[in-house]
Amino acid sequence: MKFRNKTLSLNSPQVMGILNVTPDSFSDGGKFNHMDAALAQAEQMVKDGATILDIGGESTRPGAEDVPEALELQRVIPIIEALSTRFDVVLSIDTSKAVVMREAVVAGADLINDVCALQLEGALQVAAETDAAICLMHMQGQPRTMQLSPEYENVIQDVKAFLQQRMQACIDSGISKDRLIIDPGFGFGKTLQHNCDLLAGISRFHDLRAPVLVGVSRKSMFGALLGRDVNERLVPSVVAAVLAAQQGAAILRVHDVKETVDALKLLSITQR
Ligand code: 7PM
Repeated sequence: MKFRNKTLSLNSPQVMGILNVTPDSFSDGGKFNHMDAALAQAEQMVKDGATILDIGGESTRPGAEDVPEALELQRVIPIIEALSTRFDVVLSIDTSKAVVMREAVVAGADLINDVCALQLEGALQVAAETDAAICLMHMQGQPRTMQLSPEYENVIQDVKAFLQQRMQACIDSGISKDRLIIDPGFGFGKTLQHNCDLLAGISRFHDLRAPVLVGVSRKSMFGALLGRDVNERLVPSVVAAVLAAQQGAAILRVHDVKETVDALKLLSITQR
């Protein structure tokens, strides 16, 4: 798949490392708030085998407050500029704001990762004006309230229908279909049962004919299912990444790059 001037084969699953530059990131506790720390973390993730780095300056955690645009820009733009001169990996901007998308691509971002699937004001148009790849994620409701009472008729069918509709909106705006990646959005307006149904049903998303991205790393579904605190979710996160890859997921979005890359290497020996 092409990511602007970079190409990444999705014939084997790729690892996207999460580089969170927000001070209130739920599992990093703000340790990587500063530029040097972010660059050091990025360097380690690239060494460990990440081929995509996801840079987010907006916390999308359930109940989180909105980050003002100026603050989000101030957090992510210098980091993207620094990363694009230093590393040859695909750089992803995790944002829902049109202005941040545009500035991030100017700074060197190759992929727009939007948990709102380009539904916010101006996002679809700005994305269409860039040549970046786009990840469309499903969310039911708004970050502040999405976990209050998630409801679906059939979670797989409903999420697929939404993603298909957003893919069509992109195509209608002049975005080529080969720029699109889809993501069922684990934890975004889903109960434990919904998340489990989606994890068991990843292979059913392939009829949308787009690479599937899966983000389950350290998520609360493991807390609910296994009673594990966020610091105890490494093993379930890696196992779930393998289960997703086994069903054809193209990109795994993770905190723990080295462990996930090891696990996927093991999976690869059993393929074919
Ligand atoms: C608190 C709770 C903080 C959850 C952060 C999160 C996804 C994403 C996020 C995903 C895509 C996290 C999430 N999750 N983008 N951004 N897919 N495409 O666990 O699943 O990092 S934020």
